[in-house]
Amino acid sequence: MRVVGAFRESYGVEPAGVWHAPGRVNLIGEHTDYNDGFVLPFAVPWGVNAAVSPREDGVVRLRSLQAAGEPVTLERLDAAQGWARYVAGVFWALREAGHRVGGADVVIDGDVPQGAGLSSSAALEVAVGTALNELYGLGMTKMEIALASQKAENDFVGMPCGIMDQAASALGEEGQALFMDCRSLGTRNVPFDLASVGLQLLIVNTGVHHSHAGGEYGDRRRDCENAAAHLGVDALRDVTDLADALGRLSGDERRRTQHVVTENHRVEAVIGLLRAGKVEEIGALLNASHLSLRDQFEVSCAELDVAVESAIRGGARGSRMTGGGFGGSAIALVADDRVESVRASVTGAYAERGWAAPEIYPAVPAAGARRLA
Ligand code: GAF
Repeated sequence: MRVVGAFRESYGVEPAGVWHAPGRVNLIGEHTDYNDGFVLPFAVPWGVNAAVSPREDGVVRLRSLQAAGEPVTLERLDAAQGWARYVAGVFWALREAGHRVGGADVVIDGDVPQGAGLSSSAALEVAVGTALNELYGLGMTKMEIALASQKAENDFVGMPCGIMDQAASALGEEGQALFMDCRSLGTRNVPFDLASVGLQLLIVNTGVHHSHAGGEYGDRRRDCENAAAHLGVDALRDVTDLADALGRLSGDERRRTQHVVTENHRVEAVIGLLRAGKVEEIGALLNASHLSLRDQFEVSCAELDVAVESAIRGGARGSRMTGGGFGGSAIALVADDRVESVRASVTGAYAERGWAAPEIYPAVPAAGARRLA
């Protein structure tokens, strides 16, 4: 394994072990996690490998094969910069929670497609968290590792994400989507086998990431919290009478509420169809999710809209943006015999606008975080 060779080269010894955590794609349930709602992501076959050995002196040394240069030595966690903050944040979150976690020598190797919005940061956090849990005998559950990873991202890196990405990375299972109630943190595997019914889930990686994305995410979260406060509920999850709620709200809060409440319904509807073995019928719900994210939640962008519209024109059964938005990827549910026409349609639509061709590849649910060696 490449990461083992790099560890040996960097630190002169073998690592104590190698851990893997995957990125994720979200089938449906977007911007619902921080509203205590429902999500249905799955772990993808790409992720992060972390070769790790513990150190008794508390120092953390880090090297990433995706970043040039020598290992960074962190005598203090808050000295970490850039990608290293995600790793340092996990040490910080575990220590904050009272775990006795010393230092470590770490080498990271990742293959989550760049700019795809497939949660390479969650993969990095969860890979390191899973390694430290085992090396320091912390006895944490997968969900506890996901929560510590989320805390690292929220309170150390400063990105106010929900729990979906880290949970999918930690708990994903091959062939299964992960249904999660983000309030109770209860999860259930939902079989997601497209091959047996002649379908594929294509990821269309727009390759763009609009720079205002960070701030907009926090703004959406605030809109939702303000709307919940106006309605007198703990979270938008608790809205039971949408018509009444919409009548009491206006502007952004009204639009965000409409998205979140209807998106939770769509997740439940998709689960129902999957359980009934009617996966080919979820397309209309994917389309509706996209329109809601575009018009009510306002987190799409031209590249995502064109990907979705051209995928549908090319014969996709359904398509939507996936993840936080403002770039990243769209997904398209496509019958095997339509894959080439969907590719041609999307690539053509991008070419017409003078945009670089998006990468398009199928994804199937892969296993979540685990020890590799
Ligand atoms: C990002 C966040 F990290 C997730 O928690 C989730 O809110 C998602 O955007 C939108 O559904 O990936």
